[in-house]
Amino acid sequence: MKTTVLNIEGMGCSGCVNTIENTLTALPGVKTVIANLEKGIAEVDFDEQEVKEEDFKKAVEEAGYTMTGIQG
Ligand SMILES: [Cu+2]
Repeated sequence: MKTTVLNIEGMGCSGCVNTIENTLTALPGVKTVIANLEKGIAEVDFDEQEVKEEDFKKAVEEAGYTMTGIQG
């Protein structure tokens, strides 16, 4: 398992936080997601054998937000 922090642009309310959490949690290999509205981030625990960081970017964009980077 790996933990990474994604920078997410476009979250404006707690509904957006839920959308981001649900979107990322729905990906295979993702265990937990905690999004933070003030910081504009989502912390993701995932299995790097099953899901890749570019999959997060794609899913975030399909949900209507922008993933601007990865903090590590
Ligand atoms: Cu919102």
